[in-house]
Amino acid sequence: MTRVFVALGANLNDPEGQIRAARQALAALAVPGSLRHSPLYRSRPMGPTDQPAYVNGVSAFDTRLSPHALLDALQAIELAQGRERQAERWGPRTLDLDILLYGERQIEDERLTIPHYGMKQREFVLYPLADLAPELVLPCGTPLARLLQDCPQNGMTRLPAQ
Ligand code: 5RY
Ligand code: CA
Ligand code: CA
Ligand code: CA
Repeated sequence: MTRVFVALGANLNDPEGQIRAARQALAALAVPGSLRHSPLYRSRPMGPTDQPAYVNGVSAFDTRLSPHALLDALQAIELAQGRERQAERWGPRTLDLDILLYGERQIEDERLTIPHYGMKQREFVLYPLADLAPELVLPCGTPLARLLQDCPQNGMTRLPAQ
């Protein structure tokens, strides 16, 4: 059994509803009783900026799935929620699910990079991650709290709890 952290993002077709539906779908991948969710945030688009604001959050759970089985399951949830092949790199999407951390493992292959590439610089990952696990230390030895010191909130706002 391994503790994993998954980033959720959406900016099309009722983004907040997409995230809430995806959170429910994650329950099927989690050891019962282990699933936790961060508050949700509205964040400015990074990468291409000519797209709607994102809703972002992070969920944490224990799983018995291997990293690649977890990736397959997350991609199946993305497809079930209407994700389409993108015309533009980093364009808008109904749902994006990324594995941030898989226990202490560091993985680099054709399909997976764990810890997630870019997570150390993205406010919409670091803040919700810290809501769930403020004392977290990354596999590279860097405390999450140190990354947050160098990561302005960049206009990101917390959505009302629901
Ligand atoms: C940068 C480039 C591409 C950051 C940079 C991407 C999301 C990135 C997003 C999301 C928000 C993307 C990947 N420098 N912006 N942009 N939330 N995904 N706010 O989930 F993230 S495309
Ligand atoms: Ca564009
Ligand atoms: Ca992403
Ligand atoms: Ca992704």
